[in-house]
Amino acid sequence: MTETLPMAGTNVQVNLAGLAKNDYRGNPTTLCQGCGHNSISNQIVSALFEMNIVPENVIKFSGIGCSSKSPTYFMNRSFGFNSLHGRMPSIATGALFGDHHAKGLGVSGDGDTASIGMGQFKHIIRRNVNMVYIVENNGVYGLTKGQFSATSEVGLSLKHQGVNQYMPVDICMEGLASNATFVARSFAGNPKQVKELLKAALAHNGTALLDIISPCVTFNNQDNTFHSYAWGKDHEEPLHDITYIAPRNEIVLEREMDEGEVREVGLHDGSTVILKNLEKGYDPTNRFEALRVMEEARRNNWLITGLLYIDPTKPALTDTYNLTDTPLNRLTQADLRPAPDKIDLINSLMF
Ligand SMILES: Cc1ncc(C[n+]2csc(CCOP(=O)(O)OP(=O)(O)O)c2C)c(N)n1
Ligand code: SF4
Ligand SMILES: [Mg+2]
Repeated sequence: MTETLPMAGTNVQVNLAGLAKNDYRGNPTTLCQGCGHNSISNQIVSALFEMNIVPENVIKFSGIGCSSKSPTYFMNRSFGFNSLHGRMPSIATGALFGDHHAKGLGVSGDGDTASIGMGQFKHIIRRNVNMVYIVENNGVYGLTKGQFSATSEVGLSLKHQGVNQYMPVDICMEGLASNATFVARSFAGNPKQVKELLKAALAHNGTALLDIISPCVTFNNQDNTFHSYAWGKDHEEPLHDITYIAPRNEIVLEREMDEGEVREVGLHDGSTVILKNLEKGYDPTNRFEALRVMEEARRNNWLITGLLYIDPTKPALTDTYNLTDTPLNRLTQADLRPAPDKIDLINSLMF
């Protein structure tokens, strides 16, 4: 539940950071009406507001695409870098080394990540850079007017394109194969789940990969295609009902749930994710199980959603370096210049 208070002398509700929901918004969207990406931006605004995140502590990243335009439509007060096509991971890695106290929030597309950006994607995942990595996956290049992407299904028939004959890339499987520490799949048509997964992803220390099926209503939304609203609504198989509980909040939901069906996962900041399994017990800390359910879903054409895998114990990239507490981008010349005797010592060792 969100904790809010009325702002003095007004009816506006503010969160524990003293900010109103409007403080988390961005510019009005220029994307098509009904685009899944707009729905995800709305959930990003809600998740950040409800988590009391200070916008100035967040850096937004993206590549190129309709999806990659989205950071303009939320968190105007944050820092941001709209980078080159497929190059979000290297820009984000550098920036988050520059300020290792900042949280990264990246929005990419299926083309940006799984086509041109695949190499960079695999490396940011294995390095476990501390950021949320959202792929707004519509199975098509929306911005360039409807070409097949690497996640388009075999047999997809698109106007001006013909029939796709290539096997698709599964972004979650690619993430897991690269040793991701957080892998989730969701559907823009299920905003509640998107929001709770976003909160868990924001609390995760490391790269949190969120593959969100986000229909392109202009180029790939036929009822029988795998990235459409209709197909998603008919074929979604959520693994669990997911609820994010902030560190300071008492866990009250557990008592309402059937014991055997509830699984709790503790995150490094003291928050908890509660998963109420809808079918057989699913353990998201078991990598083998995650691969098994993804393969089962692939064979049966199910849109499996939820937290597929999490390992909250692995360090994030910058935890593994002996960094100063002051972020590197705030160190002055005086901080960085070695004392004369140290320079002499180094020179004597080298020459
Ligand atoms: C180096 C380079 N190659 C190609 C392009 C053209 N281009 C722009 S966006 C895009 C595809 C975007 O697709 P996706 O990431 O799926 O985003 P969507 O628009 O579907 O949200 C392409 C090929 C480019 N901008 N830069
Ligand atoms: S072209 Fe597709 S992906 Fe791009 S804004 Fe329109 S609906 Fe969204
Ligand atoms: Mg796309």
